[in-house]
Amino acid sequence: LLGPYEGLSIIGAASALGAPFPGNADAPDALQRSGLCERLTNAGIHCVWSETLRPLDLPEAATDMDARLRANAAFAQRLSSHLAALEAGRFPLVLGGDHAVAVGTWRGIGRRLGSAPGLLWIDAHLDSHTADSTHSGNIHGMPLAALLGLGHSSLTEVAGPRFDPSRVCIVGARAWEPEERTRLHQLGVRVFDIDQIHRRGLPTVFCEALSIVRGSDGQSGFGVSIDLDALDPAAIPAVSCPEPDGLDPQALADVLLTLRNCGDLVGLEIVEYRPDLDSGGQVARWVAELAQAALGPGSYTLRERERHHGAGNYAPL
Ligand code: Z70
Ligand code: MN
Ligand code: MN
Ligand code: MN
Repeated sequence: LLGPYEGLSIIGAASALGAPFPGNADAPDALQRSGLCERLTNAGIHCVWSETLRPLDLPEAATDMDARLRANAAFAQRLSSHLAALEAGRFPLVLGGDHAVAVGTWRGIGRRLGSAPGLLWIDAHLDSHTADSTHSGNIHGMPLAALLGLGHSSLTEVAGPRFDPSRVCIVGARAWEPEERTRLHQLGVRVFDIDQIHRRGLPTVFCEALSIVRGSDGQSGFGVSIDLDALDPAAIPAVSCPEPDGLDPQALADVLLTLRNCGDLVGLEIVEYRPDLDSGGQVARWVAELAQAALGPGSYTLRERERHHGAGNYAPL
């Protein structure tokens, strides 16, 4: 199930069950209305909108942690099953929703592959709380810990493999609580924070991060999860938890171009968009820019199989 893939399948994950505001739930529909799929198709990317999953039960007592954990886990479980069943030959682009949907995205992609891929987590935050360490109580602060097997059993038991901390890294971090930073340090997850990016430059850091998540064999695949709050809120204000001093969106798009040459990229996720804060549609356009930078046109990842085999000039790694 490594590339090249025959085309792109977009999966909307319309949940805001993990976030402090409801706006993330409308993101997939707003992105679809903004013409994302048409735009990618015009850019030469074979693209279909596969499905948009919506939470079945919106818990009224959103104050009860157990109820919220269960609701988020139930949604992630459905998303995991959808991804596990995705047709071979289709490359998944998951559009959140808040970042708690990532538990379903990546466990499901792991099921599809038969093992956990590496994972590049681009985020202002670490998302590595557990239900016991969280300060805010928001589940979107927990998905990375859950993927690594830590936290409340409802989240850690979402179907799919556990992720390997030595093949996970975070890029763009600048806001965290001490418990999650300590947890990641103990696990050995590499964190490239914004100070390091300012010092060394994003291209250098991105290249090092890729070498970690891709591993040494180039055969087990890697995924990329983009939390839009990694970007500078001056350019990308339409997110749930903006943090000052973020990445320049064009600079991120520029390094994402590297992904076009990766035959072992197994999925892309873009989360935390808030259409209610994006009346001009400028952030929606950036979502399309980022997807297009990563996936084509002319990418190895989405190259048509026949053209690839006919040309014979490309090999995964
Ligand atoms: C904070 C918390 C967070 C995403 C914000 C923020 C977490 N550490 N995660 N946006 N995706 O609430 O736990
Ligand atoms: Mn996040
Ligand atoms: Mn974040
Ligand atoms: Mn706090």
